[in-house]
Amino acid sequence: MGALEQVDPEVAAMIRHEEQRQQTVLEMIPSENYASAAVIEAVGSVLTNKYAEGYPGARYYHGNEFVDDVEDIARKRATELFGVDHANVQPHSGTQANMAVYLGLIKPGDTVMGLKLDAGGHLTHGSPVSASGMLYNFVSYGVDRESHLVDYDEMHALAKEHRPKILVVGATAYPRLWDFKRAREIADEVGAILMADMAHIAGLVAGGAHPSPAGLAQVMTTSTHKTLRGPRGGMVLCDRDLRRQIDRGVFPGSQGGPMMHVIAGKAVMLKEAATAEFSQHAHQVVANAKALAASLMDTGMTLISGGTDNHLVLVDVRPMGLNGVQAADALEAAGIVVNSNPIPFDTLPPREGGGIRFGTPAITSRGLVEEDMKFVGQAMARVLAAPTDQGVLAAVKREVQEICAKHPAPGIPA
Ligand code: DSN
Repeated sequence: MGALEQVDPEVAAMIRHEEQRQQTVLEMIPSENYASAAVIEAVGSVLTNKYAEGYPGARYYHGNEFVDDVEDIARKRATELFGVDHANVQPHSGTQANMAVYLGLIKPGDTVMGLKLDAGGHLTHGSPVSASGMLYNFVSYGVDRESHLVDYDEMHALAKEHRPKILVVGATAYPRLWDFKRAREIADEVGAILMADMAHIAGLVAGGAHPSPAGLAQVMTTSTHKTLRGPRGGMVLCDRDLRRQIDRGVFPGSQGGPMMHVIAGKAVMLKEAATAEFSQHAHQVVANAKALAASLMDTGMTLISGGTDNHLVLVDVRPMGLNGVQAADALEAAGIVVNSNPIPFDTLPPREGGGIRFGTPAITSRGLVEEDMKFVGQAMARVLAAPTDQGVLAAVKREVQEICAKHPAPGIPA
């Protein structure tokens, strides 16, 4: 019996149930993944005991000889993997990373530009309910009504009109590639810093399966647990001349003691993400997403932007007489976990959402390939055509459990 089981059997049972859930469903929320056993071991280590406010070699506590090594190797691996000058690996999340950049580089009231929430942007790209929107004067650009591609002409016009200090590119629900070069040209024209929030695509960028913003964006932020398959957390990567401001924005600007156990997990993830095996995985994630998109379109579904270039797919479920929550509920009942999501020019309130968002990172981590995407697409279509038919839901769930049993999820104890 393990220590947790002995001390707190209730929490131990909850964790076992979650392990079983993750093992027996098709986890298709595009921001979720399976961290490796090595990452989870590092995060569960005694590094959780250590306070280390500050940075390696300049801490406010003593006893840092080993945690300094951990943070140094994480920073080195991050700069090498992404080809950047400087990495700050302390942000507790992608949100913290974004807020630290704003805090470090600009002043409250300054103008920033980001993608609209219903076009796929993130809360920290200026939503009025996020501190980003409360503290800074955000101006939002959107996507084209027909193609659903980012409208760079609108971005350009708004940038000239509002002259932002920071131009944020990147999204949480955008299935297409970004034109980082065009964005940098726009930023340069108005004297803005280009910030790429690559939280969703960082693993694809690391694996060479998506163009990198490095060399174009002066600042890049990411969470570390999505396509990167690391522990829950964030990072900021930046040009040399911004490193002091960025570091100050993280600590002491917006965080206290770094989570050294999580930084150890980030270091392990960064080692894993630099391998040929990870690069092959990243390419498979994209190949699977394209195959899944094709399978869904064969069933007549309406995909936002008509397909995907990355790891995620957005489906407009309104033509099926559903809202996003109804669709996601039905799929979950059949063992397929997605999330409801607003879609561009949505006609439904955000709490319902006109779409569902899902992707292939986690199911690719468990070994599914293109041929399996035909089954996944058809299974989703069967559920969405009969979302309240308990017979259909139960039949699909049985098939999902069979495919899950054939492809065990990594990092979960047997
Ligand atoms: N919550 C994340 C996502 O699901 O995309 C963004 O932070």
